[in-house]
Amino acid sequence: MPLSDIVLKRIDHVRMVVGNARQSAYFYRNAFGFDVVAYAGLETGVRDQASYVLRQGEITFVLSSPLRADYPENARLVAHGDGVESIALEVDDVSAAYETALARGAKGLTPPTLLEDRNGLYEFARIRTYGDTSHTFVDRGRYRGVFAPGFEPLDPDRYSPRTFHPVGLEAIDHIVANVEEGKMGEWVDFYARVLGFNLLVSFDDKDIRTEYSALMSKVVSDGQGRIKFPINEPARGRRRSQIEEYLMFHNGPGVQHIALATEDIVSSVRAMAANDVSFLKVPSTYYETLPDRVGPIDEDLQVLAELGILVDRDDEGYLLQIFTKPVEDRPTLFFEIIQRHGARSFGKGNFQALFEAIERDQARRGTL
Ligand code: TYF
Ligand code: FE
Repeated sequence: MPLSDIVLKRIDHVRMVVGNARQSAYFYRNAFGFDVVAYAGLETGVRDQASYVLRQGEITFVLSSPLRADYPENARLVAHGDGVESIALEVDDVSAAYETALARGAKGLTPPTLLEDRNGLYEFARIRTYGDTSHTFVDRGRYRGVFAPGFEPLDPDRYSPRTFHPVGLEAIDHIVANVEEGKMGEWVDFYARVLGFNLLVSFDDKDIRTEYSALMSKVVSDGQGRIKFPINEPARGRRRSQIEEYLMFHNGPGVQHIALATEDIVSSVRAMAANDVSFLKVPSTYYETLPDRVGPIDEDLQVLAELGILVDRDDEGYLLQIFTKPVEDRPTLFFEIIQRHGARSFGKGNFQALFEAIERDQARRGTL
C-alpha cells in the first residue's frame, strides 16, 4: 500500500486514567468548569471500566477508572498515578494513518478497531508515544452519538447540567511532554518522521536556567500548525530540576501540562480561583518591571497582579498565561491557562519567574 500523508484534523480528546473517575469528573466540572456530557460503565453495559466525557468549548477530556482487579490499566495507576494515557487525534482514515505510522517505525498498541451501535460507526487505532502514553487515531465521521459506542448521554442523577457561570475555556493550545535526559531529540525525530510534524521553536539550557536547575525544550507542530507539542528534557544543574521531579514521581516520561486557551483569561482565572484552583504565584516585583518589558496591553495591570497572570510579548503580539499547581498529590500533571493576543510563542520571557516559582514549591516538597 502506498504511504499517504497522515492528515490530523484536530485533537479529538485527551484520555486520562485516574483512580476514581467519578470524583475526578466532579473536580474538572466544579473547579475547571467542564460539563459532564456522557458516561460509560456498568449501567451502560461496560463491565471493566467507568468513563466520563467532559466538554468545554472544543475541549474534550475522557476520564476512566478500572472497575476490576484484573483490568490491565491498574498497573499504570500504580506506576504513574492519575494522568494522561492518550492524546486522541481525529483523522479521515484510521487504517491508513495506522499503517503509515507503523511503516514509519511507530509501535502499534491497538490495530484499527470498528465499533458500532445504533448511532453509527466509530473507528480507532492506537500507537505508542513517549513512556506509557499513546496517540489514538479516531474517525468519528460516521458516528452521530454523544461520544462513542458504549457511552450514553449524561444521566442527570449522576451529574446535572452546569447552571452556574461558565469558566470560558475554549480549546487546547498545546500539550507538553517530559522525557528523559538526552531523549528530547529522539522524540522530536519521532514526531517529524511518523506524523510529519515540523520543529517550531527550540529552547536550550541557557534560555531555561535558574540558580538551581535547567531544562531544554523543543516544540513540534503538525503541518497545518494547529497541534503543538512542546517536549522537555532535564539539563544539568546544581539541584533536581522540575523535569527530574516529574520523571521521578511519574515513574518515567509523560504529559507534563495541558495548555487551555480562553478569550478572557481574567474572567476564566477569576472563576477558577473562586472554585479553589491553586495557581503558581510570582513575586510582586514581577509586575513592577512588566510595563517596560511588554509595553502597552489591553488588560488592567492591577487585576493581572491580583490574579497572578503572567504576560509576554513577541514579534507578533502578546500573550497572557498562568499555571496551576499539580492537580494530583504526585507533582506531575498541571494545567496552563493561556490567552493569545497575536503572539504564537510560549512565554519565554516568563520562564525565569515561573521556574523559580515552581522551585519554591519543590523546596516545600523536599524534592529540589
Ligand atoms: O509550554 C511551554 O513551553 C510554556 C513554558 O516546565 C513551560 O508553558 C515550559 C516548561 C515547564 C513549564 C512551562
Ligand atoms: Fe505551556
